[in-house]
Amino acid sequence: MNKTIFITGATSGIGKACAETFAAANFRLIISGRRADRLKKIKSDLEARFNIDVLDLCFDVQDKNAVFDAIKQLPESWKKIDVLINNAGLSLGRDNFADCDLNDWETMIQTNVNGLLYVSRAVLDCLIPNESVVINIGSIAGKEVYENGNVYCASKFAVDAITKSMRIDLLKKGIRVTAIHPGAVETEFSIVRFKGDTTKASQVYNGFKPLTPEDVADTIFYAANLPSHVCINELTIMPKQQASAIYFHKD
Ligand code: NDP
Ligand code: 8X3
Repeated sequence: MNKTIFITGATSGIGKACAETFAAANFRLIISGRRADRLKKIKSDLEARFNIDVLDLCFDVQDKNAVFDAIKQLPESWKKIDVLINNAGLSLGRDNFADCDLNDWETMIQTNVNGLLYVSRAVLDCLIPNESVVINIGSIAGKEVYENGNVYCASKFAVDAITKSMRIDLLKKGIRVTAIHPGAVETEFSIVRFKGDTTKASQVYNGFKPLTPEDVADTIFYAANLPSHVCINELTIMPKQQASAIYFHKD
């Protein structure tokens, strides 16, 4: 049987690009996100283009019961998962600590930290000892704190720590745990961060060539398809014109 991958946040950006990249390599896909209409469309598109099976699971990763129910109700034939990509995540606002909206802080922590924990724990019994790979999408923001990054950075530092601790705790099962930390990738990320302000969002990418979601998906694909004795612990992937969270060489 073909390998199975579970991708959270597959309705857009990096997750959607991963769905396409792994579909092209004949993986069976479990795709999830909150936007059911997008999931259905991606499912039918990928099934038609690549002649593969796609299962769509609509849930909010912040909702613990919804996460566990969705995974418990997977059909038996989908309960062996070779690759889990914990990608669902977001940033809300880029404001000074004193001006931030507390609801934004809570949503980022509930999504980027709690959501990743719930999905990982719920999928754990479906992972295949000595075979499976878990890939957590961190960020350069989980490596370096920058001005007005406060809670988004904290949530991604947590992803870094969770990745390291999962790697230690899953060692006995032979399950590999990898973190991919991208710099700037042009997706819906900034539109979400700036709450629909597309002008502000596009300014983020002015004067340099950002990564595409496909660039990141290619790297994830590489990390997920190494021989089963090889684990990339972590990998930071940046646009050439970005040296750190804040240093850019702009045109
Ligand atoms: P997008 O906004 O394009 O995609 C985010 C995805 O996450 C969507 O599919 C969205 O689906 C899903 N998502 C968000 N909140 C929830 C939720 N509560 N429950 C379920 N799914 C959710 O952004 P990216 O592709 O850029 O982001 C993907 C990951 O990459 C995130 O973790 C982000 O932090 C990280 N990252 C992004 C970088 C960038 O520059 N773009 C750089 C470094 C890291 P839906 O809305 O349908 O629920
Ligand atoms: C997204 C990249 O630099 O905006 O994680 O934090 S950044």
